Amino acid sequence: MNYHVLTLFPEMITNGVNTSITGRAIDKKLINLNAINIRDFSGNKHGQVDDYPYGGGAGMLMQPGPVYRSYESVVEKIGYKPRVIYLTPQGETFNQSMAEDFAKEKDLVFLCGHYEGIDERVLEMIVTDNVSIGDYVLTGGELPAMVMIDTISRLIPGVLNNNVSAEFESFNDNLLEYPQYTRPDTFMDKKVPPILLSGDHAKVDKWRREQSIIRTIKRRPDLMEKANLTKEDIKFIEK
Ligand code: 6GU
Repeated sequence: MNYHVLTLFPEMITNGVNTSITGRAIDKKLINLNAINIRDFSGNKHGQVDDYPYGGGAGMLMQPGPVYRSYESVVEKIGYKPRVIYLTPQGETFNQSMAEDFAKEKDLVFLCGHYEGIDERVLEMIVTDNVSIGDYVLTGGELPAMVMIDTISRLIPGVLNNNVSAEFESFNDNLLEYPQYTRPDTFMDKKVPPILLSGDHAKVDKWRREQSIIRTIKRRPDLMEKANLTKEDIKFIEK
């Protein structure tokens, strides 16, 4: 997977993504990060990339030229027109199934806006997907791009140490993950659930499934409509 991030703050992206699991994935060549400074495509000696909005109003807008030229540099490099994700609170809310879809691509371009936004014409010309990460307003698209890169990267084979862990966790079957425990077996008088120390793997699996269901009903009842439940699960819930 090759990520191409069009941004005015490339160091924010590289500093973040070169760290921890995604950093290791870059070292292992499982993902590749190309953070492109839109300012390098300003076309003027001052490096100016923003201007006042026509019709008036608060703040500044990113001009279309630098954004378009930075996008073109990616198309020329890879030789085809990739999906271009514009990070905007006006987009579709990002979720796990969108991540699974994006993970199929060979290249992804992330366009990060700043100031009050980007000239609409260049958005019409290059953007294929408008994506938000939730109903709140951030100062720019860099953090959302990093959220998406992290989420997509951990779906790529080899990025996580244990290949099973991407399957048995929150949002598989649309259920939340069960509670987990490590040593010591007693912490400030609080004991680990004894069943986890029993060595009976079938019982442990059953307990974990039930805990997932209990936790989902309690914390995210909205997920229960979409949950992938077995006959056993339904029997448990009805008890
Ligand atoms: Cl994608 N961008 C900005 N600026 N704010 C956001 C967002 C994106 N998603 C939620 N808030």
